[in-house]
Amino acid sequence: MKNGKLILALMLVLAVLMPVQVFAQKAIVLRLAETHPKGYPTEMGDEEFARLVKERSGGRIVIEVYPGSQLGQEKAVIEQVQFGAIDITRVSVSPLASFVPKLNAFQMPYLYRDEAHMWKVLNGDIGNSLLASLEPFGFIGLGWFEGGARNFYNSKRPVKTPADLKGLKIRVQESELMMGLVSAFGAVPTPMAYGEVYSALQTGVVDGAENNWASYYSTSHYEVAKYFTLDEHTRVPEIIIGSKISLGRLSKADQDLIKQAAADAVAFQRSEWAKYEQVSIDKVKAGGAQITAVPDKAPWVALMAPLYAKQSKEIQDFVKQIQAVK
Ligand code: GTR
Repeated sequence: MKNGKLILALMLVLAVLMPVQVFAQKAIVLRLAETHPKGYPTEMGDEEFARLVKERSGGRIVIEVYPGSQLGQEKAVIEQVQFGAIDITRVSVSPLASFVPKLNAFQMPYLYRDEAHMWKVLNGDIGNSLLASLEPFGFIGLGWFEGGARNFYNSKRPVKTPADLKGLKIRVQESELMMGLVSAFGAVPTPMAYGEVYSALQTGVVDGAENNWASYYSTSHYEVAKYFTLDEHTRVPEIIIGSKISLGRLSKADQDLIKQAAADAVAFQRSEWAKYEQVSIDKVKAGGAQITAVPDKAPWVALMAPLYAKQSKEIQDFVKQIQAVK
């Protein structure tokens, strides 16, 4: 009898402890959505970020990277992150700006002196405060990645001056500001998801698009739109965001670990970016792309004045702060 009671008591203790133990051993799995395919430099940055999180959490937190738009196109993914169905994503700032208007400042044309200026802004107070300002919109800002400079390309003709762009139908990201930018150059903007652009170029639904060297190459757009103009109209950073709903369930220490890992993956991503960009330039040239240089950006910059004037006071002040970073 005495033994029976003891066994019962032991069984009760085990029943109470078991689920806790099982739970404690189970990894926290977070899904990260990435538009680009495996091997693209943002995807490699995601992998490095995931590796650091796993290593530093002793395997407790696992980030699964889903490349190649498996979880959807950027706008839809951002919505899902907002309501917690996807935990993390790496996207361009452009589509995110439709959700967080202040980010429009980062899409303004000819904003930075060069890449170093952009990184000074992203790594400084402005970049950090912007990451922190995403929370009221349902996102936790984790970090920035390199996204190069964006340029126009089309299937119709070489574009040497903005006048050559006139009337061309140009695909843009799902971003109002990008529509305004393309219109200000005299072209006709068509917003469209990234995954649809190749066939839209091929079938003539659009005449051209705009992107960085890396995307121009990796999507094979150069095969169907060979006239590429190095106008470098924008330098839009890539951003990693988490869902406030799902990451909000983690402890502050785990959230900090994830943020730090994202920050520490940047150097790797930037160095992979530089390598991939050079390969892209060589490959598209070998593949028949015709590159037009823009030695004088002044007429391009001048056309953007009305776009700057149209922005809210908040964006205009913000732009001034960005430009003042030395
Ligand atoms: C790329 C960017 C993608 C996506 C794409 C686009 O440069 O890395 O996240 O925004 O541009 O044009 O849709």
